[in-house]
Amino acid sequence: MALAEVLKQYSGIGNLKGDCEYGNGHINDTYLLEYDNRKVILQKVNKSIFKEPKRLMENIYLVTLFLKDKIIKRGGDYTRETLNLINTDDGNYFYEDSEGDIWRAYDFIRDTVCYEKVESANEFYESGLAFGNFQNLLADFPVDKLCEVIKDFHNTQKRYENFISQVCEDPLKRVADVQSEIDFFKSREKYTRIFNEALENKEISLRVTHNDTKLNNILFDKHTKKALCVIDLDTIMPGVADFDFGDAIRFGANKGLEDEPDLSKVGLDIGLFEAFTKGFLKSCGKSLNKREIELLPMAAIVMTYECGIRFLGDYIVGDKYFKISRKNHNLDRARTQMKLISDMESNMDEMKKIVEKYIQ
Ligand code: ADP
Ligand code: GN1
Ligand code: MG
Repeated sequence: MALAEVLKQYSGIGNLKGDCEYGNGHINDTYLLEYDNRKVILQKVNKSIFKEPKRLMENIYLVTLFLKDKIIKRGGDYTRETLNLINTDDGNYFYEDSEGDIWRAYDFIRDTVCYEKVESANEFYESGLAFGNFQNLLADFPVDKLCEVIKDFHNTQKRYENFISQVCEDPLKRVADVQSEIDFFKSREKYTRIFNEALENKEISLRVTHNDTKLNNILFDKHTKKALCVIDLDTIMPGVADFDFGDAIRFGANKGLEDEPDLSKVGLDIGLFEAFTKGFLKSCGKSLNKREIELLPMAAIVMTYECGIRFLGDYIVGDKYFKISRKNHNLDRARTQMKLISDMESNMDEMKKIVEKYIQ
């Protein structure tokens, strides 16, 4: 019903041939719409997670216009290298439906692929280049125009406090069965403080960052296999540069999938770590300070830790945040993060050496 109402607002696009659910995002509802001569991505913004969806849309509107301008100036193709919002028939860049949900439409970028796992190290190198380049492109974006879409999004200390409250609350009596997982995270509580302390001591500072640098938030050109476009712009806000690095490693340098139930398939692929580091430092290494560079391997651990407590906490309270498609899905996700953290701890020296090798 809601979808039919929304589609009417975009009738100017043409004759709609079909629509289907699309993608593997954990947060928003995504649909692919096929018109006679055009494909479109339509998304319903998750309003229980994004409390100010209109301000979020303003962020995306401003950022995509800014990127478009930069891409044109450097002779690129803005129709493929950034997302482009499509206006409703009334000329607005989003639609608010009768239930107060916010919808947006983007041109579907054709001839692209989106991976849950890379097929070669070179593709991961490409994604490092792309996320580093994305930070560069936005380095002079007027930061005061951006709203903080989710407060304390990567404040790992706050995430930990929230996790402990979820454990204490234990509404479904699931805690008793996951005590060893809880203990794993509790015994590593030190990780939650590292970046807050670096910020407080002014060793690092906030920049405009993407904040959700999963591999599946990049579109690759199907033919050249080069990273083409960074997508999923919901969480662009002031953040820590290292976290864009760390979150990308968490997801993409995993030998297995984020939700792999067979933990023997999960672990840090140090070759992929190297490929991403090479790309990321090539494109944005010069703009990072010494401490930011030093902290890159730690950011991989901290982002994996943070995601791990988010998954485990969500499992404990009954899977209210991340979409699930099977029983214990969030618990499986938490366990892959634990395996990765242990692997990263054993590989810390190797990760540091790799970062040093690619300092610009
Ligand atoms: P979520 O916030 O739920 O992760 P995304 O914005 O990442 O949603 O979109 C979900 C998926 O839809 C992406 O992983 C990608 O496969 C696909 N997608 C999104 N936007 C486009 C686009 N403009 N062109 C082609 N595919 C897209
Ligand atoms: C969510 O939207 P998506 O699926 O790209 C989440 C990220 C997590 C990620 C874990 C707004 O990302 O923070 O790292 O799941 N996004 C939000 O897979 O919470
Ligand atoms: Mg996504």
